Amino acid sequence: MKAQNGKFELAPLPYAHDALEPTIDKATMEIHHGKHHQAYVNNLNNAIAGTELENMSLEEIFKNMSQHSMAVRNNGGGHWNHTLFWEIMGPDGGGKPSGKLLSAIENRFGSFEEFQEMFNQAAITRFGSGWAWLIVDDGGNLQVTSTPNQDNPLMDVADQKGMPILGVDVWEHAYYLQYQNRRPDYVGNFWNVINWQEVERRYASLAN
Ligand code: MN3
Repeated sequence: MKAQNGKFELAPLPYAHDALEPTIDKATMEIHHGKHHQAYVNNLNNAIAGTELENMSLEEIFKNMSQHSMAVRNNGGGHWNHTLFWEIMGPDGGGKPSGKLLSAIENRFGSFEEFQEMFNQAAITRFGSGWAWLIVDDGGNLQVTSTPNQDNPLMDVADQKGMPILGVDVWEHAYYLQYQNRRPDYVGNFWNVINWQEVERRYASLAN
């Protein structure tokens, strides 16, 4: 993901704001995409303005994240993470993955249900704000992990590194209007809106 003429832009939501109801309500989606994500984009553009980072992709910046400012880390992560988040959800979501991704999940975690349990635990136990992820590590193996704040597993500061193919935002702004403090309910319902075709597409793009 790269800036055009020094500016990152917020892409439109790939579906209507109410398309994920009843799992995620319209007001949350409007504020989350239009206000929170837009703010990450604006603050990222301000942070990179006039620097060499204007010409680098976020993925390149993340590799040396520890050498850059907290503004770039928080807002660059915020832009990348939310862009993935909107795309891996959809109004026709839910169910299970198929094909190679399902096989890989079953081989790695024992079953799809055991993977769900592990992912739910990562999301529920992330203290404060952050994300839970399904990633493909450098060895091509699936891993479940989580990161604080707007960090992600592409960053050199991450405990466990890899390319995210699925992620859930567990910041309170992602669920508080509808679920208040019930993060486990939000995480449990998140499975109903996962666009597995998109997750499978991302997984296939990493296969060597
Ligand atoms: Mn968010």
